[in-house]
Amino acid sequence: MLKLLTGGALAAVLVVVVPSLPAVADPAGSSASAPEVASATTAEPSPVSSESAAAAAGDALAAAGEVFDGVPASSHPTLGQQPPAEAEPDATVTLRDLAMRLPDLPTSRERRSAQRILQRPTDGDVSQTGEPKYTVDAAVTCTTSVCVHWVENDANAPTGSDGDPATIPSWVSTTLSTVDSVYTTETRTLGYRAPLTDVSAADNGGDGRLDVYLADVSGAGLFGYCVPDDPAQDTNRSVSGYCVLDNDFASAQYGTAHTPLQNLQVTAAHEIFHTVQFAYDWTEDLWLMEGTAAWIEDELFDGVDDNRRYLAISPLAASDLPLDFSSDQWAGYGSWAFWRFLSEWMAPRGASEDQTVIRQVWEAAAGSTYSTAALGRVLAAQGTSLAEALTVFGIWNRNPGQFYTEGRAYHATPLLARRTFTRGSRSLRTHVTRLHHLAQRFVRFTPGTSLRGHWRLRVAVAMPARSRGSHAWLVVHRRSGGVGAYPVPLNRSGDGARTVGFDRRTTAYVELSLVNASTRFTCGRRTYLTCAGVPLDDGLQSAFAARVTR
Ligand SMILES: [Ca+2]
Ligand SMILES: [Ca+2]
Ligand SMILES: [Ca+2]
Ligand SMILES: [Ca+2]
Ligand SMILES: [Zn+2]
Repeated sequence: MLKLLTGGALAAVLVVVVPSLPAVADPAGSSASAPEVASATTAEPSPVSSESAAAAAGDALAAAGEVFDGVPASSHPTLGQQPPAEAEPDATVTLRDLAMRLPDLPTSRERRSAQRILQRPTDGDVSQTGEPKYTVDAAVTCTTSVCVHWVENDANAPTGSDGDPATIPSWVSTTLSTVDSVYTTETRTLGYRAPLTDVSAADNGGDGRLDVYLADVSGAGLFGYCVPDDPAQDTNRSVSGYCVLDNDFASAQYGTAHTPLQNLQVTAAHEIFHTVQFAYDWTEDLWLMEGTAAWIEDELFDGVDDNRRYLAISPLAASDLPLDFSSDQWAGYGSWAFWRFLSEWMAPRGASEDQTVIRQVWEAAAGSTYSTAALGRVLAAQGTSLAEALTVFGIWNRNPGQFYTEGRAYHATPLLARRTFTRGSRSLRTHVTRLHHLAQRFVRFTPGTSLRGHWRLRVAVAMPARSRGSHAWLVVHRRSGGVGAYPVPLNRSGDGARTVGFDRRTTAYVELSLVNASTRFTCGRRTYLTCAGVPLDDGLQSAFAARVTR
């Protein structure tokens, strides 16, 4: 059973009542900046690029070359909004892309160069592009599941090194116990697939256990990364991998917002989960890989909350960007908020979250089924849909403090526009906005003080055809703190209207959610979106108008 909107509900449903919280006030800086509706049109969307295989492979090699230089890779097209500076490309995904596109590189020289970049720090001692290479034999220490490799003679020496490999440096022990605990929690407690054995890899680190190499990657602006082993051996998209983690997470290099141990913890949770993902589908869509890797940091180490910095590049910050959008500058980490939403929304009665739902999505995504198809299957099995989940996600994001367990720390999604109706101004003429796939926009209507007595609000919309993913909802925020969500019934061509009560004694405000829930793509076009595809329903025009009546 769903905690909030019931699955597939087409009648009005009460979302939630939280009497202990005041009727919702806007957090500072969110809707305060939304314009009184005047011109609600938005910028034209930029097209999503799709390249030839060789060009994409060349880009992947160039991007991998930049992973270790500490400078963000060259920019790719974004959809209308520049991300903040911390949206650096993810090293794991950049190296994954290189492994995926390596066979498309046109020359053998490029393919050899790519292979060397992807090799382990113990394979050769000459770095191609700054990737760590050990210059002496490494020492190793293991548990039953994982091994940690290190050297003590150079810049890669971990904290506690004394030059004698027979004594294990303190940071090596800390890393080993942290990684082992992460491995156990992710694969046994949470039940995910274990990383594939690497025993048949060209370099298996000694045996089939997962290998973690310590190296000073802070200079490259990295915390750590994992690399797929020998994807040529890929059967059913499942490969083993190895990981590199920083050798000390020194505060001088990473700042003091978190301790070295905290940085190790969240990095290990994130990166080891990438090797878990490699066991399901190492070629999976970037937003699913990065979003759930950032999500699991908070599942394992709830108090660190490092992933909150990615809310600035999340659907909470930009509901008009596609949920599955990622580029090498908008790394897809921010979609962790959706996975957090999903696990909280699916929580059984009395629990704060459903710890199995994300695993169900990964199980459905194993092999060739791609992210939104897998997610759609899991939601259908729960009696709901991606369209409904996206809508409720939007309602939560407008009022995160009311819905998410840690939502008081999240900024609400901005409004597109707002309008206060008065006795003298009772209608809003038709305005037009554009919606990308898996994105939405919000418009607020407030009853002014001069609207005394019984009034009603009628909102009409003209959206793209329903088959293109159009949905509209009126979300009534009551003075009691309750929230009711009412679908605007749309005909086949996407037109519809709905009237709700607008008595200011009981209604604080009403918000219109305009939703584009399309998951239609032409797949396999080497984009960063779902199924590496080109979306078929982006930038579509939606119109809305409203008036108050007695
Ligand atoms: Ca191994
Ligand atoms: Ca370091
Ligand atoms: Ca937390
Ligand atoms: Ca898949
Ligand atoms: Zn990652």
